Amino acid sequence: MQVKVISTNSGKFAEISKFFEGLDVQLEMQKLELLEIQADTLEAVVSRKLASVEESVGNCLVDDSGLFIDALSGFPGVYSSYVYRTIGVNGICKLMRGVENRSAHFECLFGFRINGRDYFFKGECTGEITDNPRGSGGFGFDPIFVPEGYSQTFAELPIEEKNRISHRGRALQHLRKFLENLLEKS
Ligand code: ITT
Repeated sequence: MQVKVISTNSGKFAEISKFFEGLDVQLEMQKLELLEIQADTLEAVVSRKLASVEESVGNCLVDDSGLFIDALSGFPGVYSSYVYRTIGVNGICKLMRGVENRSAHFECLFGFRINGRDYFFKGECTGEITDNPRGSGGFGFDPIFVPEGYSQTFAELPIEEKNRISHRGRALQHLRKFLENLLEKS
C-alpha cells in the first residue's frame, strides 16, 4: 500500500517513517503547501487540510500540531507554525522569563485518508518549558520542551525515545494499530 505524507517538514517525515517500519506500506513525502485555515482547534485545521487534498492523490496523511503553554492561555497553540517562524524558541523563552508556571503540552492530530475514507488520530504530551533552549536533535520547539518524567528536552532525547512518548508518537501508535487491523483484513 502506498501512502503520501503531505508536509513541508522533513523532521516530521523522519518521525512518521519510523512508525511504519515493518508494515507493508510505502511512504512518500509530498511537499505540498496545503491551505491552512485560521481556526481555534487542530480538528478544524486538519479536516480542512485533508479536504483540500485532491482525490487523485489517493491514500494520504496530513497532520497539524501545536505547543500549548498554560501560563500564556494556550499560546502559541494553533499558531505554533507562525510563531516558530517569527519569534522562534528564543522568543518563547523571553515571553516566559520570570513566569513560574512552566506547564505546557503538545498536541498532534493526524488526518488519514485511506481507500477514500478519512480517519483522525490524536496524541498529547505534557511537560514544561525550559528557561533556555537545550539540545540539537528533533525540530521546532523541541529544545525548549521537557516531557513529564524527564530532565532532558525533546532535542536532547534520541528520536526513538521521543517517538515513544511524544504527541505525534502517541497519535501514530493509534494509527498504526488501525492500519495493522486493516492490513490483516485485506
Ligand atoms: P507542515 O504543516 O507542512 O506539516 P509545520 O512545520 O508547519 O509543517 P505544524 O503546523 O504541524 O508543522 O507544526 C506547528 C509548529 O509546531 C511548527 O513550527 C513545528 O516546528 C512545531 N512542532 C510540531 N511538532 C513538533 C514537535 O514534535 N516538536 C517540536 N516542535 C513541533
